[in-house]
Amino acid sequence: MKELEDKISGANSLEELEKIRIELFGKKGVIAKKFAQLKDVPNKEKKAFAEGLNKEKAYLQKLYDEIYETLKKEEIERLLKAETIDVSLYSNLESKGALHPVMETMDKIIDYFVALNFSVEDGPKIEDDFHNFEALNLPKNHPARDMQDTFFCKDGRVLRTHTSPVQIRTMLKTKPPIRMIAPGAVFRKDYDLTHTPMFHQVEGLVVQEKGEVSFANLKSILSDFLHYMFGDVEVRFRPSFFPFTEPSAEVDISCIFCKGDGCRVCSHTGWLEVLGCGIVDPNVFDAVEYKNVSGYAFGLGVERFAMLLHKIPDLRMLFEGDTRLLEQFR
Ligand code: 2U9
Repeated sequence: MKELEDKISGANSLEELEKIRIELFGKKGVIAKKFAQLKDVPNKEKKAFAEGLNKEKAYLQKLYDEIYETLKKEEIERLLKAETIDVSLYSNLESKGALHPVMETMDKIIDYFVALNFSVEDGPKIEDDFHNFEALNLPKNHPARDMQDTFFCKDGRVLRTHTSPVQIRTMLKTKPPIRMIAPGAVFRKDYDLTHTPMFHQVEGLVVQEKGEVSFANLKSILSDFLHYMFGDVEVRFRPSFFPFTEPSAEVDISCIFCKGDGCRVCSHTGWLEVLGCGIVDPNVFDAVEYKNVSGYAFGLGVERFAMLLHKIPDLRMLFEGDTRLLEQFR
């Protein structure tokens, strides 16, 4: 008995204790063997023998349970200690975040115009018909409204299709002169290699006394801006049409990939279209009741700039959140 007690008490680990458990309490264990002797005990002694054995077994079982609990506690403490994380410890596995390439590009664009004393204005992304269309010389049933692929809300409002309503709101709340940019998200029902239903624009507007701004001013500031963004490129202005500007132009830079020789990116034209601009249509000033002013405006898609600057082939990559793309911008 003493020997068995010492065996259990002397166990140093749960593993050792388990071996002892099988040795003592198992089917072929010491206790089972003792019970097997019962058949050879004379009948009148059987009862006392069995009682003694049962007592001994119960005592050993209790001792076993106690030792088991103690060893289990020790084991848990050991594991906890081994798995403890020192959060103050330096790790060279840390991964740094970074600005998304679209936001980085947007910041670069904003920096340029802020340095030229443009204010940065903001407005709602859900707009009413007046601010998104009507005031911008896009009357109801005008075919140019179809170009916008508008998302409509049930109440007749729209997700803004451009940031131009911000210029309308700014003019409605401030007197001229105006010198502003409106950066932000816009929404159009379109999805392919070069279109996503949400993208970002930066639009600009300058309004001064009539005769104080000219197309030459517009050409000068946009040429300088494009050199700031793309370095040593050629810039050309092509006549175009927008409902809110007249005259209007689209602005191209010589292809930054083939230097104008012609490649897949520029569709073998040697040129990349990057901006739209023009002299603000008088109907727009009528809508905000601005009198005796003239102005110029421009607009650009930020994703297109980011794609050109970083040679990203598919616009949709910018919105998939794939870390293999994002890791390259740390
Ligand atoms: C007011 C008056 C005039 C903003 C302008 C463009 C030309 C233009 C496109 C560039 C690429 C949109 O993101 S894009 O698809 N924009 O070409 N935007 S003039 O003209 C305005 C805006 C507001 C009050």
